[in-house]
Amino acid sequence: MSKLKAGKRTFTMIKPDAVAAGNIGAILKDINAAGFKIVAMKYTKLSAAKAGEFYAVHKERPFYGELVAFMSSGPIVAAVLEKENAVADFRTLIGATNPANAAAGTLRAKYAKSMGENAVHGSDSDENAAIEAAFHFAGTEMFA
Ligand code: FUP
Repeated sequence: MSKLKAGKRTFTMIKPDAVAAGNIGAILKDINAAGFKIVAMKYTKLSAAKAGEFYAVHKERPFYGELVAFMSSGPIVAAVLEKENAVADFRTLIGATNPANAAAGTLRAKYAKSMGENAVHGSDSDENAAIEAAFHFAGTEMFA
């Protein structure tokens, strides 16, 4: 049986800009305060090859090269989060891709620098949450 329960889990990364700015603790505190439980977490760094694989869906986009360079530029925190309606609720918590458009109080409004360096990733569907969680974690590294 899959360790990923549909509808209850999402995948996040605290991106290199937010890690470098010293915001890991503040972001995790906000995530917990919004009702998400951490079921897997690691402090790690993506190689350019791994970042390219993670964002392969954007391969043809003009920002792909910059995105891959940025996401492999420094350490990140990868985590799997659990909550009812996890994917949609976490997208609401992080706010719009471009922090200039992110609602007040959202993680990107509070911590992101720019569209490219936008502090936090959040999966956009249950299917991608499962794929992205499996990209970073073995089933034995997730604890309900
Ligand atoms: P989001 O789902 O909000 O993370 O946004 P996307 O999946 O559309 O984009 C993934 C990442 O690509 C963003 F976090 C930042 C980067 N990006 C750009 O740098 N420029 C763009 O125009 C769109 C996205």
